[in-house]
Amino acid sequence: MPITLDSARSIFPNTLSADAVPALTARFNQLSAEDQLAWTWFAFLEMGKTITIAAPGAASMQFAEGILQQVKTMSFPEQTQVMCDLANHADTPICRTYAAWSPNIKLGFWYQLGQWMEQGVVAPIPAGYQLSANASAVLQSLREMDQGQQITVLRNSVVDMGFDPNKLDGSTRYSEPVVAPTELSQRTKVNIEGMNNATVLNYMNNLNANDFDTLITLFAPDGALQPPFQRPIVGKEAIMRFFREECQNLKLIPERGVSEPAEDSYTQVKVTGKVQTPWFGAAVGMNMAWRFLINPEGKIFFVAIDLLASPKELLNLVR
Ligand code: 45D
Repeated sequence: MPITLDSARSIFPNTLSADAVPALTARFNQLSAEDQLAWTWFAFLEMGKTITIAAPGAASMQFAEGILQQVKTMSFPEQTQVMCDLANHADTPICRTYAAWSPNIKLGFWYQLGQWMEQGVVAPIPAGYQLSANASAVLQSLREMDQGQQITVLRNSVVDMGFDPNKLDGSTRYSEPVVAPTELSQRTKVNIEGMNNATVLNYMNNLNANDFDTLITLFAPDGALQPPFQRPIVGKEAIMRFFREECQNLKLIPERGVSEPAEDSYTQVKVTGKVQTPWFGAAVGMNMAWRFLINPEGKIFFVAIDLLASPKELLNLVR
């Protein structure tokens, strides 16, 4: 059977990903807008006790600046309305602008609102707000997850807010400026126990160096990359855009892996380890797996990135 994108997606089928994340995100999305905002606030306060979130750089926030200033000058009821509109995916100018932002700009926007809510500049969640029984149960489930899963749920809730981006004309997108790749002399090299596939090592090292121009050359023209809980992104152009918009300043810390021959002279590789996001740095290490299918020319035909169900999965390298 020839290798296809579909067959590639099911390599290393017994990799257990964190299904609890999409399940919890679906439950969150059923809550009322008021409950969603209060829920996120409580989740954020609780997490803030153990981990600190990094303020985004000033340059990254230029696109959100206009709307942030607009919100700042509004009355409390108007501010609350804007936040509810975002949770309700309403069709308003602010919700449309929000929809065109990259995930990091959306996160930075809420980070600033959260600061202002704390300072009393933006309408806070009403004192004594009682979460619905449902929302409390969803919050309890969040508490039971590991931190990597918790921050993924929070990220999902922020990314999903605003007007439906599929209803916007796709040409308007705003993301942070792309940083320069790390100087060659400053780069670090990963070391993966049990695996020395050059393509995989180059993938990790170039992503860690924000060297997307070199990174993209590792992919086959029809190659695909499947981020956690998403459909595969297919083709070099789309993958490159994703790297520039969503993959800056990640830290990949692969630990171990296996490489084995697959059909049609392809090679399949599974690597497990940690990933850190610039938002939380070393404070949160997400347990991840990479499942690569590499073509006979040594190019990446497919790579899936999975958030793992538990730390135990870091040791699961069997087919
Ligand atoms: O509603 O190999 C308030 C790829 C209350 C690339 C609030 C990858 C009201 C290839 C608190 C104000 C990218 C796939 C809201 C690897 C309210 C590759 C604010 C993986 C919303 C490895 C809430 C990368 C706030 C990965 C401010 C897995 C919430 C990256 C902020 C994962 C939440 C990154 C933040 C993650 C969450 C980042 C900052 C999960 C950040 C999460």
